[in-house]
Amino acid sequence: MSTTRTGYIALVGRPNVGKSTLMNAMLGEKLSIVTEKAQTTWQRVTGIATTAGVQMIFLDTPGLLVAKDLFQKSMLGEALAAVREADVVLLVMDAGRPLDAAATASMRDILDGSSAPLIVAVNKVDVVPHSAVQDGLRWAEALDARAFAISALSGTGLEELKEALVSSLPQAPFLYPADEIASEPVRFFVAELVRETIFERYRQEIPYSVVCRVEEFREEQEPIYIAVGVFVERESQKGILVGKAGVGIRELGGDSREKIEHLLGRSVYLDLWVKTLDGWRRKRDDLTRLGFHVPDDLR
Ligand SMILES: Nc1nc2c(ncn2[C@@H]2O[C@H](COP(=O)(O)OP(=O)(O)OP(=O)(O)O)[C@@H](O)[C@H]2O)c(=O)[nH]1
Ligand SMILES: [Mg+2]
Repeated sequence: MSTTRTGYIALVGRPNVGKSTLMNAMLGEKLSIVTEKAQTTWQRVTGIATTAGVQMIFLDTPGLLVAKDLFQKSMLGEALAAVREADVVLLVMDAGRPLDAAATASMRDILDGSSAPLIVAVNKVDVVPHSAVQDGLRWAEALDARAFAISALSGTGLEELKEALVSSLPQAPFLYPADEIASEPVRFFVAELVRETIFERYRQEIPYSVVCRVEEFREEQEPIYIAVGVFVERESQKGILVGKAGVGIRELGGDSREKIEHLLGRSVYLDLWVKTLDGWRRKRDDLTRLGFHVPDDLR
């Protein structure tokens, strides 16, 4: 039997509860994008943390929601697939936003898709009253789960949580080289950083209507040349993104470039190409072309 412990830990929970923040904290690196808006994560992001004898492979997932369009179905599908594949399911909840009976029932339903051990992280204890944290812990116990009060932001409780995760992992050889932290290509993270910046700079429907894809990546030149396709759902949204005299797109480009340079550790020339991809959220072909997995049906 292997002397190392290795396994997949699916981070699941409602939108905005802090799943991505928690994964980044566990990795000690910013891998997944994080914003204050719900539905920031759109696809699974794999984050690998290897320490002496242990490889934790985190699967950050989109928040669990009731899917209202084809794109949300794809998001939900990603989360459900991660639950099915996980060796440990780490359910994250926001201690300040308890789940009502109906939401708890649908959560149980989702968790039924896995026989893996369940651990609950009651998050945001840095800002939530003690009594609400206690309610969260009791809620988790009713799910027959081990529960931990944590703050992904400040780091409270993360060591205890990590110990519990490690002891739940199967004894198995490492699946990734010890120095690897991500499995998605760098292009994915570049596009994500542009999307994160859009989430920060725009309100209402724009963040949810814009999808980004790296179209060109020429790293043999200095600065690196990167072209990112920024696809809006409707022609009218182009003007909002580009802004008066192109100020909007210039500022978006500037902020995104800084983040990308930080990620790559090199200077970057960033070209943003805004294009309309009419109603992409509802079109299977477009979603597939953009790299999303659209399930034929959900359970
Ligand atoms: N105060 C506080 N805020 C937190 C904590 N963890 C996360 N947040 C904040 O909560 C917001 C959402 O965090 P995310 O990590 O993006 O949440 P998520 O669950 O990945 O959200 P989706 O990807 O939309 O499903 C951000 O503004 C975070 O800074 C925490 O422990 N304490
Ligand atoms: Mg997220």
